[in-house]
Amino acid sequence: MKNETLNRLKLLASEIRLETMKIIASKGNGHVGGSLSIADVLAVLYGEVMRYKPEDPDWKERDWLVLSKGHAGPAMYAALGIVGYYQKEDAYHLNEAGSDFPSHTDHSKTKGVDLTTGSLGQGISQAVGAALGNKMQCIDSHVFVICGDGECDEGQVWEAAQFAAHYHLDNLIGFVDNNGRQLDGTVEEVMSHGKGIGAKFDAFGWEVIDVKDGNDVKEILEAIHRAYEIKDKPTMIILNTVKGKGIDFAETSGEHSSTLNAEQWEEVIAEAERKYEALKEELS
Ligand SMILES: Cc1ncc(C[n+]2csc(CCOP(=O)(O)OP(=O)(O)O)c2C)c(N)n1
Repeated sequence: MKNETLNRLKLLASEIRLETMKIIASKGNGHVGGSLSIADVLAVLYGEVMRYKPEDPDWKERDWLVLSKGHAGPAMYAALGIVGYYQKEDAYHLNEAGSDFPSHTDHSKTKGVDLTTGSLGQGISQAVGAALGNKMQCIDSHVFVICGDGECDEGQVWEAAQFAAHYHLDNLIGFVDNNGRQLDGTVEEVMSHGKGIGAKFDAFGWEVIDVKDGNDVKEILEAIHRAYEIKDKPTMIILNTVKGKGIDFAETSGEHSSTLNAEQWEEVIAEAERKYEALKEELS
């Protein structure tokens, strides 16, 4: 793994954070915390791992990305804008009437969004269907799916998990954004996962890879390379992340959804810009 690659991915994650803040600021409120926690995995996927063609979003041989925690749509829009599906500025209309950028990801509206999500549990179920469909058509690609740890309270997640293992879907690689928080409290308080989400996926027949720092691009990339070697079963990568990672107020509060006034948004964007420029300087 080259340092050059890792530095590029770190910088991309920082740019995703900056763009995500601009997108959410365009509405004034939104899912800041859960968008920021996945910026690093999005950077690794769009910056290094996935095969895709922005000029041909439905290219059959592409790798798919299903954002099962669809409320983190702004982070995905940020990544898609940076890699060229549209102009970054196009997404600065979050949830406006007639906008192509709803707060939750929608395949019918946004270029590069493979499946419509937002109702927790349904994204992973659709991802399993996509992986099975691609396998049956002998398409040599992967389906990636990002779930929330709170989302794993949904019974439907486990039905999908059982199905994926039964059909040996080794073209399916999942991530749990294990940030420890959900809408109205910690995952532990609201609905604990007993021996842990990883242990559950293991019991359902998946390969499980634990990533200690799920906001570290190197660890994420290594985990995906390991997952590529797994045959005959799907893999779930548990990313131990921080909700709100990278933006001071969000990291401190760990809140699910944030509403700020115009002046506060300006400060947040200035902070994200400062951090991006400092990293660029440091890595140059
Ligand atoms: C079926 C369903 N029930 C409830 C909600 C409302 N909801 C949106 S996000 C959320 C919490 C999700 O927590 P988690 O998956 O941990 O997301 P993260 O903390 O990573 O943002 C809930 C309950 C929903 N979108 N879908």
